[in-house]
Amino acid sequence: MGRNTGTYNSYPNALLYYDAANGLMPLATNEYVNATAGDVASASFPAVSPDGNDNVRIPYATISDTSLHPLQLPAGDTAINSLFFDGNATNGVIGGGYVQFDVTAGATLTVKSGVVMLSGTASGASQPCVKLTVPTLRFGAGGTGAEGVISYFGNGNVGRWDIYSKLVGDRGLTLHDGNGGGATLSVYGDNSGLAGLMSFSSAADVIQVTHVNGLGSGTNPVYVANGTTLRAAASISGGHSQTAGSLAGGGTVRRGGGSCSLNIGGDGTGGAGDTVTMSSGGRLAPGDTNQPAWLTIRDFGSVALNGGTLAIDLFEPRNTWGGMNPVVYDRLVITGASAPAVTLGGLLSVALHYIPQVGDAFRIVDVSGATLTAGQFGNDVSITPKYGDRRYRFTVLYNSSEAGGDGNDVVVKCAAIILSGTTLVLR
Ligand SMILES: [Ca+2]
Ligand SMILES: [Ca+2]
Repeated sequence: MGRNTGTYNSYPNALLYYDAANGLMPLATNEYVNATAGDVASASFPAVSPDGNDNVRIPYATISDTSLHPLQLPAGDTAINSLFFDGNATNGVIGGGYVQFDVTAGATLTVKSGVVMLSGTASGASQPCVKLTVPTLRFGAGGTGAEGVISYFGNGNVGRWDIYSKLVGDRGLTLHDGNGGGATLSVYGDNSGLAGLMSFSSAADVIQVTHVNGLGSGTNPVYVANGTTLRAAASISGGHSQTAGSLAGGGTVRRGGGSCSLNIGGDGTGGAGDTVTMSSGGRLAPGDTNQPAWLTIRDFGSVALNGGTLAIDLFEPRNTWGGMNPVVYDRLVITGASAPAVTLGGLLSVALHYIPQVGDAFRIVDVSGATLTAGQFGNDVSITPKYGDRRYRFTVLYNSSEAGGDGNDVVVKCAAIILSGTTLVLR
């Protein structure tokens, strides 16, 4: 079949197959159905087998110039295994040079493996640009679910990866941007038919989600990986805010502009413009469960934790050399150009992963500016998390200056070891 003979590391931005003798290997170009100049001339999506097992490759070398290239899908449902845009975008420019799947009313493109990848390289002013406009992009087929995996690899290029399709599936979406920086990856569709974890990661580019239902049905967990900026870029529409069931990770969720809003928990209704609102059932968890990170909410005028749970992990702050470990606890960072108005409520849940010492203090909510926070967690001013068989009393300090705070931050501080157990009295 003329398969590549290098290792996966030789072709890091390729689609792979498993070979028993060699392990993971990249697919060779003749193992794809390749879009041709004839497809481009007739504005047709490449002809694929009705079994839906074809991997379709759209090579820039064939289609890239400064024009818009619509590839018309057949009416109805087209099924393939994977979709891969690759090659050198010799003339791509923003505003032109797009590859576009033209809109056929009711058309669905089913990607059985869930894998859609753009791996464009370019030099100078050339930019890899893809506009995915098929009305519905479904991950998995025939009752077999598949996680959607949309990835973008470049070479530090400015470029555009615009996904206008309505995304549908029951195993969530991983949207990974491994480009070196300067590009924008935008998800524009109504993704209310997409269930499961919404996971975003980006090396340097900005990812934005612009539809009020862009984060899914309103109950999807959302994970924003370390170093990633996710722009929540939808204003309240029809009484609904963009809504995540929960928010975790070590990245940044940034207001997309104007009155864009984000709800965490609740039923999707309500919220307020320029505000992050956490409601009943919502969960904010920096990092992941049992893993520390700093999660940032940026540029929102208000953050209202009205309900739900802020989940914080604390680890041993001292290292074995006698110094202090750097990031060994979860922190919610609330920052922006202007002083954010922060209202605290809901519950604070602290998980201990070490034996605390009295006096250990952690700045768990860091608020920029000088505006004091309002309200308190429902736990009031004291919590008693457990480690092993023992509980420890932590005081919750509001508008604190301890642990490096500057007067408007939330600090938890170990006040006491709670002694308990059975006392045997000998007479
Ligand atoms: Ca955590
Ligand atoms: Ca502060």
